[in-house]
Amino acid sequence: MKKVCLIGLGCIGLPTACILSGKGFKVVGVDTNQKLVEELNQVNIDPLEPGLASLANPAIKSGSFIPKLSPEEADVFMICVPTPPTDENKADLTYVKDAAKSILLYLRKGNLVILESTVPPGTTEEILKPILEKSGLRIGNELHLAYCPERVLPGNILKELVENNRIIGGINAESAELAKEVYQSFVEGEIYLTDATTAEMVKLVENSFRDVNIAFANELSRICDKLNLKIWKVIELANKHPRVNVLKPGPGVGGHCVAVDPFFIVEKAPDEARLIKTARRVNDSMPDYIVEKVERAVKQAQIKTPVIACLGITYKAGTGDLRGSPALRIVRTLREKGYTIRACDPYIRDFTEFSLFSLEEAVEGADCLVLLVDHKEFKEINPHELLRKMRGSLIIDTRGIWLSNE
Ligand code: SAJ
Repeated sequence: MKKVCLIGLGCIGLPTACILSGKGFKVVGVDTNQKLVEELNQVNIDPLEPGLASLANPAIKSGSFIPKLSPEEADVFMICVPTPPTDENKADLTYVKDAAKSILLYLRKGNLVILESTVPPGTTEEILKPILEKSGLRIGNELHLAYCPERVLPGNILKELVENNRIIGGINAESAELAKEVYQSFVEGEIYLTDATTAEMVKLVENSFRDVNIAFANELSRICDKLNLKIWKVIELANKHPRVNVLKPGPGVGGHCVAVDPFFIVEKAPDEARLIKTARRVNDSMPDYIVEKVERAVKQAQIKTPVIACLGITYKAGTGDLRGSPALRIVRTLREKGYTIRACDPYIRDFTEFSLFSLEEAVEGADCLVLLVDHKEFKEINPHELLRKMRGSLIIDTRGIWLSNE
């Protein structure tokens, strides 16, 4: 039985720790967040991710997964810490560096270190390797090192961790092969081996591809608004072509991956990454564009003190995650502008910034309804029923859940 010391019990580290512990690894999970470690040890967690609590709690109870505040000796060290953007949209590698320093004392000959955090190309080679060299072990020979990016979709993490293909970039071929042995224990998809810097770039390319394609859809939606065309019909018909697949426009791109990772390419090649930069700008302009659209609509309808119902505040459907949420940004801006906003979201529990309403309360007597998140609970509603409860008749469906069939 191999022992894994996993650093960072966040949205990737925690499920990975649980899955590894279910595959016969002894897992020590380390996090600097004392409250989280205490809650985990009290078998008292209720993470946002569906299914995670029922996997984590028994693993901790059985002792196969031990949450702790500091690392210990192991065969494999996995680093799954955040790399948030700085104010200049560069990758803040502080947590990666700190994690690497924190394991130095515990590294032994023959160990394997795997980095999973999303990082700019070259980080494993140029930043992680020099830190790990301070252990006195020769990297690639006495200490193996690999980069293996996570690729899972929040809301579907447990399934995708197992089913998705994985890319493993080794600092040398032997490191990649050893990392493959670890992932093979639970990954049912294909595992592709490459070098560390290529694997780092691949991860960023995946999310940039999505961002650029969403930006194309968002730009089209603005063009169609201007030309008085129905965007959803245009996309539906264009997608009938066998080689066209336009993504969905919306109120912008949120979360902590697609809206952030493209900047890590820009950081490394600012002059070349022109399309990637533009896509970020297009997507980032969407919340303000929706605010303008709402303001224009209530003005045209000549409503003096409009009551605006906002459906959804999370960054995307099916999650209670608010990080980088364009919907929340829109609600905040409308509130700051002095509008009476009744926001509701079935996925949000503890929210203190402003009062949230039930769907019925939000809609009752509203002049304008702005659909911001395509939660399934909203999709199931017949918009005509909502209209009956409203005072006015304005509906702005930013996700096309009701208007897409028009
Ligand atoms: N969105 C649209 N239109 C679309 C698709 C998405 O407006 O057609 C918006 C969503 O509403 C959301 C944002 O984009 O605000 C991002 O959502 P998402 O579902 O595209 O992606 P994330 O951020 O939840 O997860 C992504 C995934 N990357 C890709 O699909 C290429 C996931 O596989 C990655 O593992 C994850 O980033 C990550 O951790 O990097």
